[in-house]
Amino acid sequence: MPETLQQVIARQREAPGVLDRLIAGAPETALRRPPAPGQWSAVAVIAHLAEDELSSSWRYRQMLEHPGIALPSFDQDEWARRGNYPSWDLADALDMFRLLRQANVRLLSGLTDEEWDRWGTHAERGRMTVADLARHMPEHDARHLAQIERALRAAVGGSACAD
Ligand code: NI
Repeated sequence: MPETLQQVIARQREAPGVLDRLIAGAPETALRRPPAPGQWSAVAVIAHLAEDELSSSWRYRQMLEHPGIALPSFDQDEWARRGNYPSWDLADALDMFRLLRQANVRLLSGLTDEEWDRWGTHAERGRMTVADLARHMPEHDARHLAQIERALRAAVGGSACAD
């Protein structure tokens, strides 16, 4: 059975706390170590979560205001390069993700059934409603939380080998 929109909102609300618990106690060096050359460190993934939430913030509001609007795609690697993700302060990245997510949860919590069905045309995914995007975000969170877990495991494993 698909999750209700209330369950989706709850998962979105919980994500910043889940992220905090996942990285709690991890040393800064491990959080900054890419698991392999060219891959994102945990800090870079968290910067991506924050900036991706920026894109979602805009998309929800555009669909609500201008139903049917075109939603251009963006190149996450270009954003990472322009945003210099490895240089981010960890607390800033966590704050940005949490605050933008909070604002979006507040927005989503007040929508009517008709507003959930407003939509835009995503460059790659085609017709996408506000509800579709809201449902997509917890999956996106989960994918990147797993990526952070893998990066930390690799970083810790790496330092164990060096001992
Ligand atoms: Ni992503």
